[in-house]
Amino acid sequence: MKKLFIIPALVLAIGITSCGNNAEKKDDTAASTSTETTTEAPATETVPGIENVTSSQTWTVEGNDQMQFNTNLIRVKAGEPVEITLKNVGSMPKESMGHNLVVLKPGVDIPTFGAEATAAVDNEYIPKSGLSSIVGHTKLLGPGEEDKITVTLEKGVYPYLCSFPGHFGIMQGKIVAE
Ligand SMILES: [Cu+2]
Repeated sequence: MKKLFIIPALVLAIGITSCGNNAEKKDDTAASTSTETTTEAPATETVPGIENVTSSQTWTVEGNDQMQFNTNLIRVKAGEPVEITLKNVGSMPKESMGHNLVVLKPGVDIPTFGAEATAAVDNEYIPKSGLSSIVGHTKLLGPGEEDKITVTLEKGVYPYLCSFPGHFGIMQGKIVAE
C-alpha cells in the first residue's frame, strides 16, 4: 500500500518543480464531464484518465469534511476479489458529515439512486428500493471510523458514491474492472 501513496507524491513533486505553472494543469474532472455523451454508457465505456491508474485489488478511499473522496478512479482485475476500505478522515459528527461508499452496478442512474438513498434515513441511506442496483456498500462512518468491503466484479465500469444526503454529486467515482 505504501507504494501507492509514494508514487503520486513523487509525481506531484516533479510536476511542481519542473512545470511551475499550476494554472496550466488540466482539470480531469471537467474533462470527463464534457466528454460524456447522451447515449447510455455501455459496460465497455472508456473512462478518461484510467490509463494513469495502476491496477490493484486493494484500495483505500478517504472521505473528508469537505465532502470529498480522495480517490475517484479505481482500476481492478475482473473476476478477482477486490478489497475496498473507506476511512472517514474528517472530524465532523456522523449526523452532519457521515460517509459511506456504495458500489453500484454498471449503468445505474446515479441521480435516481441518490434520491432514493436520501429518503432512506432509517437505513443509513441505503435504499431498500435500490438494493438490486448495489454491488456492495460500507457502513455509514463517523469521524475516524473505517470499514472494509470485498467485491468481485465482472468486466465493466461500476459507479461508486457516498449516499449521505447531498454528497453523491461530489462524492462519486468509477471502478473499472478489466
Ligand atoms: Cu459523504
